[in-house]
Amino acid sequence: MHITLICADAERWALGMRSISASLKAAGHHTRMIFAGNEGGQLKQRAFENIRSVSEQSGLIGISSMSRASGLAKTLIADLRPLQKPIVWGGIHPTLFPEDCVSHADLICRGDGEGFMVELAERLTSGRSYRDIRNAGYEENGQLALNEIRPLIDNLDLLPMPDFAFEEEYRLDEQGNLVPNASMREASSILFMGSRGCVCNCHYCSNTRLKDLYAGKGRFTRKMSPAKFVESACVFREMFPAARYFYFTDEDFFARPVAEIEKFSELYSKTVKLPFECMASPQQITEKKMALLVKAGLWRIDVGVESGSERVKKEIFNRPVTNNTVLEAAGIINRYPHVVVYYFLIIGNPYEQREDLLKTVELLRGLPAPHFLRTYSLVFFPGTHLFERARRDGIISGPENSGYEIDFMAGFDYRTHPWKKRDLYLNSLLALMTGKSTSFRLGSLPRFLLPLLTFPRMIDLNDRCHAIGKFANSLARGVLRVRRKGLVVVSKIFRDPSSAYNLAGVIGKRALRIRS
Ligand code: B12
Repeated sequence: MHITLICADAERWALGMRSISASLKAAGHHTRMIFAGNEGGQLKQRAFENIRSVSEQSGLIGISSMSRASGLAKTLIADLRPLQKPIVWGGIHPTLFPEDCVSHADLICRGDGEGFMVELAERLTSGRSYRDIRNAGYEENGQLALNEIRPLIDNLDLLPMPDFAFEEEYRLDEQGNLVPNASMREASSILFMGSRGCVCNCHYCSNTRLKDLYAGKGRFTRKMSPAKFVESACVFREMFPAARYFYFTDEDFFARPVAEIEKFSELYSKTVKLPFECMASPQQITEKKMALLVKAGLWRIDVGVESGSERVKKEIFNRPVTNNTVLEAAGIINRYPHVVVYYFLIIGNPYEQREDLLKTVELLRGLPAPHFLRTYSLVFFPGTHLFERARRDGIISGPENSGYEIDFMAGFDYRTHPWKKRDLYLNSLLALMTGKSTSFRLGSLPRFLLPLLTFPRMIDLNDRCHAIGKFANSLARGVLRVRRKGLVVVSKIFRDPSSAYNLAGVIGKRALRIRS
């Protein structure tokens, strides 16, 4: 059968959709992929016409989206409906918020889509009914009907590699024309993950709710074997010859047991020899794991700190990681000055009070320099525990003002939603700390000014009069815009992924040596 898969997110790595395409191909079907998303979420009329004419040739249309692109997914589905082809919508948005999606498509898919899509294609090919497929959801007499969930894919080693064949794969250009996506082969970094699921239970994250969905359906956190992971990385390296590093997007790379990391390190450093970046929770970072991963090629590590308030971490985020644990992890990482470290923080959180924010400032001041800080603006994703809580507490009324449409990496913009205005001054100071920290500064703020800026009377004054808070906020967003553009330019000029940091005099050149 011929199947068109359309990604509404502005993200062309789309490992989920590509995994589905690979499984469909392995089952003898023919797929075509269209990357329709863009940051604005709007498409030209010509784009719709082109997508329609390509989809017309298929017997089944699949749409993939997260929440941010759910508006575009709905518009695309409405435009494709007159073709009278079965349309199925999958991805994290229909998985966790089926009631928002079910009236739009013929079917929605909750959870993993590989087995579901192969079964759906088979049923359609043989002319059988398909509404009873496991993982499916649909609307019947105006009511939401949700089928049973199939067991989780337990052995990730058995899945085919995500489809990066670039055979029938298109993206939209600025005029709305479909153009081959093969230029992606020139990508400067490769995004890949060797696991699914997460061991943490954070209330702002979708994984905790995915665990509920999959209760009784198998192990939620699954990993490829180190051998298969490294073998896949080798294939990726061949496929993307211009790539300078891997970004392993596993939720928590360090959550693997030492023995697995040992095996990975041994195989990876022998065969792949490309620097890599990964994410880690502080409580998983140990001397041994760090040493092994640095040996394998770790050049950048992203550590989820989220808040300096232990109250907020425990009571609001359900992520009870103490500040001592964070500092211990930071101490371990700091022994490798050539490894770039990013600490991730969530700001714009209406549950945080002055005391909580001040504790975060304290923690940031105590983290060994140099380091980098990335601040994310809190979003209540529909279906998450924190979304339900914010709705119960009257902070939001529902998805419409939950902030799911926000690019939460694009800086802290308090104007997007009234609930983001709380403690504007302190949140904006934290936003200004985004970026590089040295012994003299935290991001754009000189360290010596911090006692003055966080002096109780200063905060009182700024809580009454918002001018400084607003100024700090627009300054922080301006700095972020400039930095984002600068990084794009630097990464185009230099082959070494750490060049941007080297230029700033932060780290050595070891990352590149791994390659030679
Ligand atoms: C890796 C990752 C990224 C990567 C790559 C994302 C990608 N598209 O490949 C990067 C770092 C780029 C990224 C970026 C963002 N991410 Co992200 N990311 C993840 C993470 C950790 C894993 C996703 C993944 O690859 N999973 C493995 C694959 C195999 O699973 P999958 O994508 O879910 O796909 C399966 C099913 O969903 C389903 N499916 C998917 N599509 C379809 C289509 C059809 C037709 C069918 C039938 C089934 C189906 O089948 C797939 C295979 O089994 C998740 C956490 C999570 N648990 O999902 C967050 C997550 C998806 N990200 C999230 C967000 C918010 C973002 C950003 C919007 C952040 C931002 N900038 O503001 C951006 C969006 C990027 C963009 N421009 O569109 C949220 C989404 C929440 C939501 N409700 O929307 C998540 C859930 C994390 C969270 N906070 O809870 N992300």
